[in-house]
Amino acid sequence: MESVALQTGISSLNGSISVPGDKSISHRSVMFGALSEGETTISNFLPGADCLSTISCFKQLGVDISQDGPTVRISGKGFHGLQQPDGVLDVGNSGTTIRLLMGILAGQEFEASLAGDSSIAKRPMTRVVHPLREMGAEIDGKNGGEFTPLKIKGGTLKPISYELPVASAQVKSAILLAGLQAEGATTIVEPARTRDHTEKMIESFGGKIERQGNTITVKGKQALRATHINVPGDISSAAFFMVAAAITPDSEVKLLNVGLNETRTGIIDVMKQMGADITVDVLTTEGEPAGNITVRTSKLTGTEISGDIIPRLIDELPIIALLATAAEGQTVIRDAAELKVKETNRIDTVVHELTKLGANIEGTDDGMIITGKTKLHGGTVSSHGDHRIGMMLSIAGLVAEGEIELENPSAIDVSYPEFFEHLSILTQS
Ligand code: SPQ
Repeated sequence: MESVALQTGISSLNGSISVPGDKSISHRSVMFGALSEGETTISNFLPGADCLSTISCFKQLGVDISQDGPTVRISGKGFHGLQQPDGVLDVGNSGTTIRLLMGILAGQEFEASLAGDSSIAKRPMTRVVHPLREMGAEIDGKNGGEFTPLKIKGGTLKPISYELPVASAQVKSAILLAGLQAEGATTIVEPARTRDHTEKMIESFGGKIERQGNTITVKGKQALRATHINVPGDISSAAFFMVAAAITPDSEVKLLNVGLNETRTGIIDVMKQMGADITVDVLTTEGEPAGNITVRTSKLTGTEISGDIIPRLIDELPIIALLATAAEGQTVIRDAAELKVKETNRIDTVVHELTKLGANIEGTDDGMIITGKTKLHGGTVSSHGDHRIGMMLSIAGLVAEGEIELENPSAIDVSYPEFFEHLSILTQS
């Protein structure tokens, strides 16, 4: 199996980098560009494997898209211009692609098949299948539609009022995308606030959407207009270097133009709560807010992370677990059972891999308990094919003594193809 020797025992991290474009926003900008009328341009698009899967699915649906690194041009087809794909739509490793695409396909007159890699095959699809069936889509798949491969035959949709059983932006977004094609108003109630990039994107493309507390309402049959989307840097990617700077001696790292949407900034709140030396300079508050984040070596203490903050940092919990190994005392993570249905079971993979490096960490039914501070040591670890586990372990290496071999590092290409290059910039300056 492919593996790489990680940099370990680093004496300091310094410098500034621009992390790549936000993955969630990049996916949505392609989808809304395809569904609107006219030519949409995207700058700072994330050319990671997941977002490239979204582009290739829309090409298969007959949309003309040109992509050159972070620059994308889309000739929008409107809601009625998509074509039946020739073969199976391959979503690769991307949960966002498959779940949001199902919301779009639910309103299309043709039949399409969807599948992805072995990780996608284990991820639950019932959460989107149920509400979309309720709206009128015909969906079939493995175990009655619980898992991929899936077949979907869309058509005329009716609006629904739906209380989300789990706090999931993907489920919310799939229903909103179907709701935009239904006759009348669709209402969704979230148990806790999740990332609202779809809502913001609807507004950027000239549509209307309302929110009152945790209730969101969208009217169907709105025409969307092409626009220009400038994607801010991904805070979920910046998180790895934010934690790296906090736990490595003599460090100061500045992350430029990072998205600061408050539905995504739970990591900043938790790092501050743990005592991290972190400064945020806001650059823009229009649409998707963005700014520069500076983090310096910090003296950290353990904390409790639970409740409504969880959806605001769900993808950062693996790197927060590493942060907690460098904090004095106990860190308890609760209410995060959703971690079990990500690219891997992220409770099991984080606990298993960090234990190999000497961390004092225990998995629970809905989170983890980490007791610090521990000095990490060498070993052979694996990403398990999960980009966020691969990056977390690479950052663990910086503060570990001894040699570390990381198996399957290429999983990182899903969301951060330049990760090792950026890490070298910071370790060499
Ligand atoms: O796209 P995918 O594979 O689901 O990606 C992940 C990630 O770690 O990059 C989750 F594994 O992010 C999800 C996130 O956890 C992206 C996302 C979105 O763009 O709407 C929402 C979250 O998932 P969910 O299931 O809570 O809606």
